[in-house]
Amino acid sequence: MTLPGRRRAGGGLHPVSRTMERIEAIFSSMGFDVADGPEIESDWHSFTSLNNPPNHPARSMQDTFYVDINGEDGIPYNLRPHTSPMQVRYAHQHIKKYAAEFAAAAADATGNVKAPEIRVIAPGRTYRVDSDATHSPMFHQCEGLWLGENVSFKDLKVIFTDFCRTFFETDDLVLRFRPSFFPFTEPSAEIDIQFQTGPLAGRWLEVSGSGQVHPQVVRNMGLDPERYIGFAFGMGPDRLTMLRYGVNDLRLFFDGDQRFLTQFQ
Ligand code: 2U9
Repeated sequence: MTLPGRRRAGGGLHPVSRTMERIEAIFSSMGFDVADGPEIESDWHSFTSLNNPPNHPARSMQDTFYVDINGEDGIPYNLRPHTSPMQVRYAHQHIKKYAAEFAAAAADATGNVKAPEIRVIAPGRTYRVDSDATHSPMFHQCEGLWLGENVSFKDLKVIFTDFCRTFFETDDLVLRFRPSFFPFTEPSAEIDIQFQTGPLAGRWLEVSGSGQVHPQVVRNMGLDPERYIGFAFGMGPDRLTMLRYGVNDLRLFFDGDQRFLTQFQ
């Protein structure tokens, strides 16, 4: 009778889930939709629509996991290597949903009639054949896309600077856009951040890739690249979690070790 009762163990959200929720909340507050979709994808959605040519190394068996089932085009389905296919799917849905608005905008000679912009982030699980202290075969990504009639690199800089300062809760965070290459964006840039205070002060840390959406990708989404323009970015929430909590081995997130996970309650 006098024995104390059994205590119920307190649960908690996984640290990467916390990061994902933070990212979703910040981008939602800036008017972005959050889109979720299939992790097993067709070759067209993962590669062709994103301007990844047939001989691109990303398509090799050493980089991408393939499933033993062929798609309609006779090419095996893959475990999506990025969440970009979801944005292509979202764009198609958006254009279908607002077909009347897009038709009215196309028919208008004054340029005053505009269709609703595409403003979306796609967070979720992604897969690549890669495994060491900083790579896991299953990892997370959050990509973003903003397409409209007058969306520029300036908007990317404003949105991303705001996002990083809110995410890391530091107003004096400095960003650097470094020229890079991705098949689906042109021009492209890596985004590095620099903390001014704290243990990481002064170091440049790569947090995201980004760029202006390639005209061919805009066309593959069903829009006229002469009229619709915008930017995309892609970041790794696992890496953001490592930075935010000072974790130095990515594998700790996916081992399921209670001694590690209970530290985040
Ligand atoms: C569409 C068009 C363009 C998404 C982008 C990156 C740059 C990028 C990496 C970040 C870390 C992958 O997980 S990672 O290794 N991603 O650098 N992603 S631009 O571009 C898109 C997406 C969708 C329709």
